[in-house]
Amino acid sequence: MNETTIVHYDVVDTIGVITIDNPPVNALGPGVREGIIDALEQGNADDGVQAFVLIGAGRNFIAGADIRQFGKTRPIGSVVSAAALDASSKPVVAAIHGYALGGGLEHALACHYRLAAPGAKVGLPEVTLGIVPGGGGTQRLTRLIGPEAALDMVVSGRHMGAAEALKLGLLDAIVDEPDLRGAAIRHARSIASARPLPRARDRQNWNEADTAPAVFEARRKALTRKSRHLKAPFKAVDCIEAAVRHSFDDGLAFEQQAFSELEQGAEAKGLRYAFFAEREAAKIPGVQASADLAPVASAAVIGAGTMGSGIAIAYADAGIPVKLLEISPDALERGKARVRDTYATRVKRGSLTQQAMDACLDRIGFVQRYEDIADCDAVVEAVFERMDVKHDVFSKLDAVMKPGALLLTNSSALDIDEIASATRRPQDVAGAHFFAPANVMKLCEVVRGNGTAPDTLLRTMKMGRAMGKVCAVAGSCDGFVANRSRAPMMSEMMIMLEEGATPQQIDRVMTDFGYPMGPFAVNDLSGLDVSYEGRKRRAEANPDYRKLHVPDRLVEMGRLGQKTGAGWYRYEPGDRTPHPDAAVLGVIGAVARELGTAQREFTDTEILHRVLLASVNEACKILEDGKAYRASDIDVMWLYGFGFPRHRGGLMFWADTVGAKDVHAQITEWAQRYGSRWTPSRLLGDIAASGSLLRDATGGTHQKATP
Ligand code: T1G
Repeated sequence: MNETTIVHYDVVDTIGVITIDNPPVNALGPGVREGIIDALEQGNADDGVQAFVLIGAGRNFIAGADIRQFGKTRPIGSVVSAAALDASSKPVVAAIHGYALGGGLEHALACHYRLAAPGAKVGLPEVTLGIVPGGGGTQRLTRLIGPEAALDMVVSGRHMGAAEALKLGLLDAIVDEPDLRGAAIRHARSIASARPLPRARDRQNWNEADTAPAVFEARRKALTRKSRHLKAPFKAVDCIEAAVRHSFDDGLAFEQQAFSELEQGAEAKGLRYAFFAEREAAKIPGVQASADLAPVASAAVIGAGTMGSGIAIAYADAGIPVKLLEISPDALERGKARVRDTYATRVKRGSLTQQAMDACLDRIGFVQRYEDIADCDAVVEAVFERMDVKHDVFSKLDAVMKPGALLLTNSSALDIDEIASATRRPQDVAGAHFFAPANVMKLCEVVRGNGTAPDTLLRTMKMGRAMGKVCAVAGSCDGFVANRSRAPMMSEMMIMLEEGATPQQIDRVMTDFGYPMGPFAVNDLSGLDVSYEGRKRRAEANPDYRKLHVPDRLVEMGRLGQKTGAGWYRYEPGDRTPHPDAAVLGVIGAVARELGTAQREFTDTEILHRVLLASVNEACKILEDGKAYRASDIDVMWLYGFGFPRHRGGLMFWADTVGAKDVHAQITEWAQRYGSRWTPSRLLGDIAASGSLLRDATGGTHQKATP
């Protein structure tokens, strides 16, 4: 028996069973590929062994290469161990449960047979990490299931369920019995003498029409719309085209070259960072997440407005029964209609079946009494953003909710401790700040008050994950972390208009940077009036508050955005296409003249840096204040809350590529030119010389998420 800590090999009734045991996900870390090769050599030299089974211990088959090893001197690649499977003189049966992803699926593809449990999921998600498969996946998969299906799978990077994989011919059978290992051993014995060995590399599952150049050109054209900033998806198309144009070995060489070109590129580094940053955000420094955190199996939402209805839908979509409480009968009816319309639209668009809609609607109850929600595990308040209203709601919740229930507020800025003071259980109170539309946006900002217990934060984040959200913790301050860090970007871009920049120029710079939509076009979508009242309140409260004259003027003119047919742009009836509007340039010119501000040209780089560095500076102040655990948490919020281009890693990751020293110098120069709003943060000053912006709240450099 060949026992290593991460690859076990034992012979069961003439079948060599190779078990990968590399927690937590059986990544192909150092020693795993070598262990597989050793086991194959041992079994192929053993006359007592007729065939092999390759299986994973724990919850997964193999989750792919160890992403932490990228960019470092790695041991042998998947291409070598996959080749060893291919070349085995005795058949190898892959027995897949949980996930077989990336190099994991590549190993399965190099086996001669593939069985899977019903709930197994397979995929080649490498493009989501800015690379292409590097273990022969594009070549074997294309030969096995054909170029069209392979293009769909590899270019999207999506996970595929076992049933679909079976239908495509990627799997040989689904084993619907508890003992997958035993079934695989029996199968291995049944095919042990079958020859020739069926190898994916020997297949050619396509006809002339499937491989026409137009097939690949059409895929490239489709990519230019939403992936024009990326390289990996286009390289994936090239690799699959190489599979139908060249021999297996030449196609393999092509894939290896593509992988090497991408692995060290900025896109791969940014996407790797984002992958780990998202997982780090789920952790609370110094707090070990206990496995037995009480789950949220039932929920309530207070307030049937847009946000409340969206949150209720998010719960129902996640399979969590939810009661939507609304005191006003009219508002409750509007809430019901909003929920029904949202689901009906999804069914109409084909993104939801009628049956699934009915199941979700069955999970949403509509109530008007607090007593009706007393036994829920969690309640999210989504009422009017005023402290007296919050106090009224939380005192009622405190009176009726069962002990240990999560008492959560969807407030976007109000002080959590002040809200918690209306209860006798501040330890159970936290913010669960969803982003509109709550049933669509993935970010949930979990806000900790001074009295919030760590378990409350962990349970709220676990609840958020169960709702399909990506969660990150924020400290309680005005705007918390996401909106507080983004506010300077919004004000700086409005101020640049006074100096001569135009909305369309700034939008173009930001979409060229990778945003799906420019910030002014987004503002037209959300409505210019949304932030107008807040600006007026701040101006009345703070005489030094820097007014934003241009947006104020447009709101006062009734130009609220798409909903009024004009805002920053002009819109034709029934058409959301933004058209530059001379009237807006007229307002900008008038404001500039009133302010006596000289108009000038802007370079794209100055626009990009003025817009983003204003927020980088604020993010450093947030870290200084201890309102975020890590810089990478702020990045996660920007990725999932504001559509920051994922291949750039996040706001702070991007700033780190600019360099803390240059960032600090530029902000210092703008502080001299524009005044106190650009005063550099102390933390930025401290690290300007040699440090990295990717720090955690303790001031340490936050290594885990950096690739
Ligand atoms: N490498 C290293 N660590 C990984 C990892 C990986 N591939 N996958 C997960 N982890 C860590 C993760 O950081 C976390 O760590 C813990 O495992 C649990 O992860 C040659 C080159 C498999 C669907 O892209 O999609 O193969 O925070 O919270 O929710 O062509 O993990 O506990 O310290 O996500 O159950 C291709 C990436 C690699 C799969 C499970 N493979 N992983 O989800 O757990 S490239 C992937 C996932 C490649 C080949 C190429 C998910 C999951 P910590 P988790 P989960």
